[in-house]
Amino acid sequence: MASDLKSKFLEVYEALKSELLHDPAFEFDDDSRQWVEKMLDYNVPGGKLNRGLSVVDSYKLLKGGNVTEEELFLACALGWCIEWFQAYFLVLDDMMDESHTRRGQPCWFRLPEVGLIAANDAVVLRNHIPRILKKHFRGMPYYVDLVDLFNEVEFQTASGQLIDLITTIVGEKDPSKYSLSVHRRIVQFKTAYYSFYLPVACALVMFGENLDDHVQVKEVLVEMGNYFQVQDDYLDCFGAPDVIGKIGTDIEDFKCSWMVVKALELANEEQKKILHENYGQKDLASVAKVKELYNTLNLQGVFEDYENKSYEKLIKSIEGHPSNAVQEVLKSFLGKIYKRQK
Ligand code: GPP
Ligand code: MG
Ligand code: MG
Ligand code: MG
Repeated sequence: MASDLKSKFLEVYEALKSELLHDPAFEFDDDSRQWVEKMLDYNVPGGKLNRGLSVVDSYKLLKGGNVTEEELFLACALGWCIEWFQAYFLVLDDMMDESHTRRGQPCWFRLPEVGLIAANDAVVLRNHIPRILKKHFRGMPYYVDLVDLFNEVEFQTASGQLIDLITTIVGEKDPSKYSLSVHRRIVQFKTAYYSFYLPVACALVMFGENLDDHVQVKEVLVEMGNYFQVQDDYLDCFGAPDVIGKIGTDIEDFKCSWMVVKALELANEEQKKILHENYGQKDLASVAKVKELYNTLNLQGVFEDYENKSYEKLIKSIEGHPSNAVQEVLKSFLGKIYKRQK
């Protein structure tokens, strides 16, 4: 059943790609068409597809079963708009974070023939979204709301990314400026809105709901996004690169990661000195010292504890929601990420 949905979802990818490659507004020559096709196949469909599939899942749950073929196609198309959004962010994020691999292959900008062309490819990816929306949703009463939703969420994400990046350069390279509240602010904006709120918001809009009536749903999803990024920060350090498909860079990049925030909370003066001297250094020996300290402080255990508590808290807030269908939507999304290894 789940794999049926995934194959349907992937079929829709092929259809959308083909439309974009035959865009009436631009006549591709063979080279440019091949470039775009390769760029899309490399960056758009190769992830877990949680965000995109959640739109379809959520829409089905809201509808209570009776989804027409046309509605299924539209929910998939909206899901793909989020996957395109994600591809756009990741191409740029990997350049900014100087990452090496993503989804088990070199980051797009690392390919010798791509390099800084990746920046323009990201712009192309972003511009595909309104083209998909225009082609398939222009006649819908909620068209403007969809376009506005993507714009708002893009602004939030870029603002979060801004704080993520500038906190690493402002002032002295002193990790003690990092705290849980700085972390929360970054994560809410750079990850939670586009990864958690957006998929459910898309489904609600398509179902005819007014998003202003769903403030509580938004709060739970932002909380889920926070939990998801804590997992991402943990996996950056302790995940297996061949499972998560990427090699961590947070320590080298001096990121305000949940790991360093927790380490600072638990460290004594001597251990803080180790962090101060080694956090944000690019050499392997410094990175190893930071990881050793994380082990000494038992951050793996601290994380497990956090994970269990977050899950319980999230389930409690979800169960406080008056609508059963909405509860199902939120529980289904949480189930996709709880105790994830990748
Ligand atoms: C994830 O942070 C955040 C993003 C992908 C948002 C990027 C936003 C832009 C406007 C470019 P991360 O760097 O921890 O993700 P990862 O670990 O996957 O590199
Ligand atoms: Mg990154
Ligand atoms: Mg980043
Ligand atoms: Mg990360």
